[in-house]
Amino acid sequence: MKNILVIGAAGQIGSELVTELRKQYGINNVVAADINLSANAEVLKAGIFEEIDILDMVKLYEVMKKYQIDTVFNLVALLSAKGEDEPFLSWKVNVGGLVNLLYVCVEFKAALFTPSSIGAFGPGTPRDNTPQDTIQRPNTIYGVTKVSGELLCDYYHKKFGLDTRGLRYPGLISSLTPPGGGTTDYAVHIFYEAIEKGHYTCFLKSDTQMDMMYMPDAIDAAIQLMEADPAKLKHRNAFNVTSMQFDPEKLCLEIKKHIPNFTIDYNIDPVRQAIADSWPRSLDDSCAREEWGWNPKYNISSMTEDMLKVLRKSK
Ligand code: NAD
Ligand code: AKB
Repeated sequence: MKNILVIGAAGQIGSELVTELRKQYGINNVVAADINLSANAEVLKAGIFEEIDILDMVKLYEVMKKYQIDTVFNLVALLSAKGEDEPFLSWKVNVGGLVNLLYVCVEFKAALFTPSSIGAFGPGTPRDNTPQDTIQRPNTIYGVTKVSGELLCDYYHKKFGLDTRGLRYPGLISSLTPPGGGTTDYAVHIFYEAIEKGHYTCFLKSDTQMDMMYMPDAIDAAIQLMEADPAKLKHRNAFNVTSMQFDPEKLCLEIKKHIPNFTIDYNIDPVRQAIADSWPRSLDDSCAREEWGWNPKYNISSMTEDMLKVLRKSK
């Protein structure tokens, strides 16, 4: 990776990925792009920033050419809960945007990273130790766009030799940028409310277990996968990755170790509960471990300790 474009750079992942890429590959070798600079303007404008709508193919082409981009991280998407509010826009942005990027990446022979999600699975998928290759019949528009994206990326690899790679991320927990409207967002909100109010009202049931990951591991995984030896990759789009599994009750008990008076209650959102109930309880990520050495650093205890430390410092 020499000249990198991160599109969707103002979001939860992008805002942290851009900083890490600039550290590792040089400030002048990473172009941050987003349709919206309201969030994280300071971080993103510390280096090169371009305002781009992923649906604007002409602008995408111009930016690829101007900076001689050889690697693209595509972080643009409407997440699961937002997608259910706006299914038409979700398809247009998640799939239409990806199709545009696939086209320009073929033109410029650039590698393309596009995250998938645990949302690419559905109610017919085995929910425990979900295999890498299994049934994918999601019943959300987000999931439909994620499976379509995985298939499109594999197709472009086979048909045009494009270097497409992806990860099926679980719920991501981070402290710099709030999550963008997903089902796993409770696992971030809970930390803010624990510090500010000592109490959190959760929109999922207490025993709703899902896979989760702390952002430093998510960033490492993306970079490590894009640096991996292609000869060792039997899969491409997209690898199961996980680092911890918990439900709201278990996370509450973990937070209580640091804030003993912390309390939780529940006011269930039926839409997000139904989405969570259709997703895996735990992923099997052995293919990622075998094919490119995936090995996360954080578990629920070390993540909780770090989240509380960082958020308290930023208050
Ligand atoms: P996010 O919602 O925080 O950020 C998305 C960014 O895309 C925003 O900054 C938004 O302004 C930008 N954007 C939206 N429409 C655009 C357009 N038309 N043109 C250009 N930019 C546009 O999302 P995120 O959480 O950072 O997720 C990034 C990727 O990772 C997505 O593909 C998502 O599905 C995937 N993922 C995220 C999680 C998670 O927990 N955050 C988990 C699994 C997969
Ligand atoms: C969401 O909840 O939509 C995302 C995801 C797991 O893809 N966090």
